[in-house]
Amino acid sequence: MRDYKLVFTGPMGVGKTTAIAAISETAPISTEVANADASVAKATTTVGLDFGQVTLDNGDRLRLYGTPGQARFDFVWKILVRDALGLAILIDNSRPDPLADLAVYLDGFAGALEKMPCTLGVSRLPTHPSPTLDDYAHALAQRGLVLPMLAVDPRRKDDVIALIETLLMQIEVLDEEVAP
Ligand SMILES: Nc1nc2c(ncn2[C@@H]2O[C@H](COP(=O)(O)OP(=O)(O)OP(=O)(O)O)[C@@H](O)[C@H]2O)c(=O)[nH]1
Ligand SMILES: [Mg+2]
Repeated sequence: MRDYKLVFTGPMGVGKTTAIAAISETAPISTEVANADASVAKATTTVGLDFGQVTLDNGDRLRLYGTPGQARFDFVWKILVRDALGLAILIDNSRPDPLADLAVYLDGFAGALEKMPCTLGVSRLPTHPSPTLDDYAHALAQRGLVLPMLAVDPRRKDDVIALIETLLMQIEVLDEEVAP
């Protein structure tokens, strides 16, 4: 039985807390406080972490951590990602400048990106089709990065599972490279 620690990050309101609550089989742990940031219309925001757990069919266990979105908590980002095996960056396409948001998290998690697989999930694409996934691929390529990318609705369990599966697949490939 294996234990995988995965981290979800991304801007405020993208749905990190929502995604973990959508798939956790135990009551998710969250650290929400009233949201004082008027630029994002929601009642609460994460100030510590989210935590949820999922058991896979083969008995492997996933431990899922969500970061706070706000960059003033970037010290928490570093703590949460420390011994993770994979990172999911979620970007909200309805925000004013999603590619700038992506840059914030690529910079904030630059160290982690060198060490662990990462997947990019883009939410609200159906209602906000620009930037396209091609635009994201281009922005990543400018930094020499190639990441799996998919459209996600964090409220949908199947979408969150698809996101996690792309991480698990990459982790397996790395394992095989280390121990052929
Ligand atoms: N309509 C719509 N709502 C969405 C979609 N994705 C997320 N949401 C909503 O957006 C909100 C996201 O809130 P949270 O899950 O608290 O976001 P978060 O990323 O944890 O935010 P912080 O902790 O503040 O950084 C929830 O109310 C979701 O229901 C989407 O694709 N469409
Ligand atoms: Mg949250």
